Amino acid sequence: MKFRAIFISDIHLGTRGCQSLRLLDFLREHEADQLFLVGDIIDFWAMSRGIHWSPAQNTVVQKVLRRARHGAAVTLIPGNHDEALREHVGTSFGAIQIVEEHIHVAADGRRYLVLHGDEFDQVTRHHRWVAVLGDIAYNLLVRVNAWLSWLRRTLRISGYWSLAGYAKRRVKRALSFIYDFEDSVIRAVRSRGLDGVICGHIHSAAIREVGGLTYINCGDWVDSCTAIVEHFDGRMELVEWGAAQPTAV
Ligand SMILES: [Mn+2]
Repeated sequence: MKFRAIFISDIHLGTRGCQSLRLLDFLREHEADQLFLVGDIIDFWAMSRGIHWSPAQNTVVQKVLRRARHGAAVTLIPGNHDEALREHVGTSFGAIQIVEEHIHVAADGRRYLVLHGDEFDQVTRHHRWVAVLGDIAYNLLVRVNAWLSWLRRTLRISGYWSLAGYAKRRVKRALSFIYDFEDSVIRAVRSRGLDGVICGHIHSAAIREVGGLTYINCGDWVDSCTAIVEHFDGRMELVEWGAAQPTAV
């Protein structure tokens, strides 16, 4: 199916948790004039501890480059896991533009601030070690989860259930993890006179009206496998590509 724009974030290429096969499957089914990669696309943090780079992850990179070559406008916004790319803001590699943030004017005229959003995460910003520690624990959880899904498949237990997603939801509630991530994002958008925001970072996809503004989060491709698509009339839709159609791994 063809869309006006596709927004994806938090792919975390270079890690074992990256759901590159599902992402390839999603990309096969979803074409767009504009593709936005909203941060944490390549996980340099995790790669400094050990690289997991599969052929499917290579194919993801090739497919994206191919789209750019064939005329899709591809924009990459660095996140905190690929902050090394922030040095290249304002340049492009291949036909991919690298920008810090972007104002996306939707087909209906609504203006969205597109950015990764880690600057609104008080944990990452002020307590980097907490974020790094949480990152290691999270990656461990994703690996345990891969085992569990394998076990569930082997035992033919249907449905998709994610330990990492479950634990993350619990942890988030308990610590109120990103205290007021959404709030501070929305505040920033309001002060700039925009209609909404499209961000990532917290691995929790959403399209929500907050005080007359639209809060959109792309989610991630480690755990939830979600993306945001813009239809040709400007309507934004959240696509879940993980739970609904499990791809053979
Ligand atoms: Mn991030």
